[in-house]
Amino acid sequence: MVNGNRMSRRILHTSDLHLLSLGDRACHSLEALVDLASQAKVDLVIIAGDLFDHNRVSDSLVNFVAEQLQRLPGDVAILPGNHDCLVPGSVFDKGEPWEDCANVHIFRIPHGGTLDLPGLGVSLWGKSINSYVDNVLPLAGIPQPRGNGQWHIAVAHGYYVDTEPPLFPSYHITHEEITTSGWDYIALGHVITFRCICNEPVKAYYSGSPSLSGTVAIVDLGEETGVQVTPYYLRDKYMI
Ligand SMILES: [Mn+2]
Repeated sequence: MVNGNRMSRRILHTSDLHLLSLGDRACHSLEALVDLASQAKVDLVIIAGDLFDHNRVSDSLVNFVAEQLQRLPGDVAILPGNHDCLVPGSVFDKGEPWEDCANVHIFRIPHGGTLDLPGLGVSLWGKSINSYVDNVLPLAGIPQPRGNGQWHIAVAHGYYVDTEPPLFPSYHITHEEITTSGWDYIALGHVITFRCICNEPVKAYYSGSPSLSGTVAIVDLGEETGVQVTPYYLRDKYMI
């Protein structure tokens, strides 16, 4: 992998807003999160699944979300989770609101795919959940990073399992998948509290839900400093 001259970048990693209806608490969290991204000079926002609570939300809610995301100073990458999974007719199939957002990128490849943001120097990989019933393994089959001199960030929505048999029935993410991936950072979603899952050799964190536990994760990438992950409590303004 070609390293050594990558630009420093700041990412806001979030998940599990579970937006349900216009004006609800999650909507306020989204607005606060977009404000924070501007104040903290964030280059990229990653939403690691369950932005919406379900796929039958109103058009007015989707329009509100699209308007908020367009206020962001940079790009945003959205992974469909198990609540807003990528089935035909899903919330991400609504056409216009999403087509109007030039800065919004949605992972649409069910078996895993790469989103390159060359202007940012970031390569993203994610596997959207595409069924209400299938047991998707969110990190299974992740390729090794390409030697393209970019930051490599994976996005996965599921349960980290460290017991045998696993405590949870589906969407398993294993220690081995994380540690052998070789990626710079793995942005996890599905669990609503901030949590470090792995620090070495690969950093993998749950950001927590801004609407349910109040947290997001600020991820700073730098050649000198490495990957630094800081929890931020949305209610505590101006911490950064
Ligand atoms: Mn979920």
